[in-house]
Amino acid sequence: ASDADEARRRGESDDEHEAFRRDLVAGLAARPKSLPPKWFYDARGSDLFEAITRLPEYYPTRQEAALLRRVAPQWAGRFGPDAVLVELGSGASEKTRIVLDAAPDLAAYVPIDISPTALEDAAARLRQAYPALRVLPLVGDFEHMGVLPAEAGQGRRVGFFPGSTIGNLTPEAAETLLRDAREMLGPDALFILGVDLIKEPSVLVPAYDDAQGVTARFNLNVLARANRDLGTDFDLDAFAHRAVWNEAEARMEMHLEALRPMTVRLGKLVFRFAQGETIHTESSRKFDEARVRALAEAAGWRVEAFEVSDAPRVALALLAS
Ligand code: AVJ
Repeated sequence: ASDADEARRRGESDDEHEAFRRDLVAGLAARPKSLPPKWFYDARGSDLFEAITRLPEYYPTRQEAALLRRVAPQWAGRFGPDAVLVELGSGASEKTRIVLDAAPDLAAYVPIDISPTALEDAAARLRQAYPALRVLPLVGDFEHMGVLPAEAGQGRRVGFFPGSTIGNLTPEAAETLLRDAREMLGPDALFILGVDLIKEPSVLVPAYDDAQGVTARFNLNVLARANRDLGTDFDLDAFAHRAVWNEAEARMEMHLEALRPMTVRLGKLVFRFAQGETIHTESSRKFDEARVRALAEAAGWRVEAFEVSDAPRVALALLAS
């Protein structure tokens, strides 16, 4: 069977398969080598990420959920009738329930995610738990936002982008995303944005390099996915997971470091690695209130509220258009 047939069998579109190939070829040809983090999230990667959120060292998910429980009732009071909750990069939609419970008269929930499997599983679970809620999933890349389904109705749109996923984007891409979201959501929109805050490396680094090695498996999974989906011949034992705090850029970085000199093949293409050379697989930017305000305002939003959790501290901002 062709690559495209294989991709279809896995429920992946030809477009997605081609986009992964393009990103991999461009990323391995670049110096330093890099790969966009969105390719982590195949079915196995999404499962590994769920496991990360339960690790003792990975505080962001727990801290944000606790903070959301505290602020959601008050913020939901501003949604108004027939509001539509639009979640970007929804994944397993676990935090969504906190907002849904605080806003029982939402007209619809539109989860947008790149992983069709994660999206369908989450939609099925939510329909069961909230039978009165219209769940209208949208498979998509939040960097190329589409049009909201008409069935969502005309109520106020509330964007929801938790989990500090915005931290994976470059400053320019983050601003573009917030501007595109403002356009997609329409007039009088609200937007709930979750960010991780700058803190000591002694807390940050273990969150991205846990004792059980789950984050290492998550990082290496992107090479396993390339071998399986694209036919590369990465030797997974020859790469090591690295997590680094980049102080100047205020970001955690994940890399995959080649432990020996080697070549990796993709069809007729050959990519060379020096020993110690890395593929930069993720940046996770950390913020403070001033940085969030500057970013939101540059994209045309007003910051209506900025709430901070207990330590290890994360923040939620409520934006209004
Ligand atoms: C889901 C992108 C927010 O950057 O903290 C977790 C992904 N990477 N451990 C993050 C991730 C390594 C996570 N985001």
